[in-house]
Amino acid sequence: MGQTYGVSSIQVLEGLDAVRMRPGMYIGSTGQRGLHHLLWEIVDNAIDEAANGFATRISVTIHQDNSVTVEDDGRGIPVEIHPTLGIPGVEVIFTRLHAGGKFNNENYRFSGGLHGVGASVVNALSRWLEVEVKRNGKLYRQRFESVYDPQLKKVIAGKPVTPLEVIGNATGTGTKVRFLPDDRIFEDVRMNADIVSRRLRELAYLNGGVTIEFCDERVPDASKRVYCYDGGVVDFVKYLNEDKNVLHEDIIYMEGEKDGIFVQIAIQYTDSYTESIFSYVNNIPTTEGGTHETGFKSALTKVLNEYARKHNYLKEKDPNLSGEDFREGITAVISLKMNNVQFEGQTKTKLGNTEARTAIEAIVSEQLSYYLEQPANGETAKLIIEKAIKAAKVREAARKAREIERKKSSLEGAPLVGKLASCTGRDPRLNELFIVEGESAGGSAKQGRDRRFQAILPLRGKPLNAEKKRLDQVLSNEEFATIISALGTGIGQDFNLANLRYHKVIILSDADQDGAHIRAILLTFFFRYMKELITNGHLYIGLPPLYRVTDGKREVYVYNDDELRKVVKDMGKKYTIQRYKGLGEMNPEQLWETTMNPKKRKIIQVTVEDAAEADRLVTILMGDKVQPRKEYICAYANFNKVDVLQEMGV
Ligand code: 28F
Repeated sequence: MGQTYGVSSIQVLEGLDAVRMRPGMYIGSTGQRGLHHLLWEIVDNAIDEAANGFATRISVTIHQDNSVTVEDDGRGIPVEIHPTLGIPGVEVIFTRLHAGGKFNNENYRFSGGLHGVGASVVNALSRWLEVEVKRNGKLYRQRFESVYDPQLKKVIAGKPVTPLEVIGNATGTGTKVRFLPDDRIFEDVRMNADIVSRRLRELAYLNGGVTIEFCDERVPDASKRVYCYDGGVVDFVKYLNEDKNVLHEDIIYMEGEKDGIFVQIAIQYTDSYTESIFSYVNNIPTTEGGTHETGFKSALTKVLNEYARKHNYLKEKDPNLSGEDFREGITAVISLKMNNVQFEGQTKTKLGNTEARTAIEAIVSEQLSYYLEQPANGETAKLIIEKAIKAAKVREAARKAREIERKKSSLEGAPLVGKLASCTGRDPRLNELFIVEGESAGGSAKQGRDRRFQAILPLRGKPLNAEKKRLDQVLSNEEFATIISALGTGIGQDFNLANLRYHKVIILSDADQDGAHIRAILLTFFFRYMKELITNGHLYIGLPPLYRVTDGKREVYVYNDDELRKVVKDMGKKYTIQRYKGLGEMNPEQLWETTMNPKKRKIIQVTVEDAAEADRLVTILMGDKVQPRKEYICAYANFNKVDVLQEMGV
């Protein structure tokens, strides 16, 4: 291994107990995200073995008891005795923090685990963990447990309860890890199959040719899902665009290596008006962008402008087209593999390395101009340039429209935010804006709110579907214009988060189909034209109660069906249930108490965790291809959900 640890640092390194003391330091939280981090850590280690060419098949299984198995057919974790620690490599990996030396040794060219805290943290936060290694024709196994020690009055984290022992012979090589997340650490140890399968699919796209299998044994006749995409990021773009109208069939693919940075990029344009760029570094989504996206955007703009001039799409006197014009309708996946990654930003998902910008600029400049100059690609080049020229015209029109709007509103003095009931407080960090569906609910909200820091913006009917409309049409729609001027940030290229007047923007819509539709349209709008509002954590969804249960003395507000069953059970015999069809059924006092009072309300922060999936869902829901939308709504909407009241025979 090369590293030699002094005695003192061994003490530090063995601090698995420290992991249990402050798990949030290592996995962020002990909620659902933290729970899944355990799985990502082990999967990343298997993916690293594959990304470095030693494994081709990875399988993930969630068992009935909520334990999880990950297996790969790589070289198998080294079983030899560690020169200074005197224990097998396997035991080092699972009992020493940041062991495995993946961070700076030549065995691993790239490591997704860079976000990773090491497999030892998974061990420390599990009830038990078993590892099996096939290597040197033998099958080795070791078991670890986090057990309570009555003498010490504390849990010993991840203690080896067996030595690494040979339990048989083996053909082939590989590593298998099975662990049970510790319910003394995590509120809920049940992994979410949708979250797992989406991430495994994404990893298969980002590591073309690797087969990743997933099976959830908690589901009767659990079907095994297999993800394998030989086309890698090219297949990823195909998947992202499958419900869109593409401008050109062939996908533009570029790959190269510069200064030790390996780059893969796939691009395909559609008739959509917004840009969808998804970037990754060592398989980690960089939702806040960074130097790689900056390099990509500047090279794309430079190369396309040069091409447009050279082929007389642009006259000598014409100004250059803007980056935004060239990115309208683009779907692109950018995947980097590199060492010594610096993550920045609010959620550490922004790439900071400047060498990434120069590497991407060089590769895109060289390979994109080469691609466009190929006669066979002349048609594709033409479509891309012409779409950008049209976009520039519309942008110019929108700018003029905005000018007129500004003059008009400043002349008339009647600001666009006529319907906004603003708050008296002037500190954006404390202020909240409720976007409320329906005039009547809006009225109740205005009366029920705390006007010191809560502003209300009632929406009339269903605002315009933003997906298929151009910027200027979106702007002209009064509903959105009202929201835009209320928030104060501007949109698209003009967006400036520093001008945000409300640090919480809370969408309040009914818990029915229309409410879901309104919510999806608003999410589309914010996702497409104010993405930073989401990535900086300012957008929330308010949860009004679904039921009010009372036995004459007590009254309980219930927010979901599981809760209803529990509340009814301990309500005793005589009780009545009022089911809220919409916000408008609550009086101002009830709306305040149940949905607006920061001390009692429930609001969900909208995070663009899986932007790729969000983009697809919105396209399916809002796009103009009817078939996929019908499939999605039938498959996922719970409109035909068994009515829980009937179920309870109320
Ligand atoms: C189910 C999870 O963890 N797979 C892994 C390997 C292979 C090696 C390794 C891992 C490198 C030098 C520290 C084998 N032979 N799947 C996994 N496969 N770790 S984790 O080495 C450990 C680090 O020491 C490996 C030669 N070099 C590396």
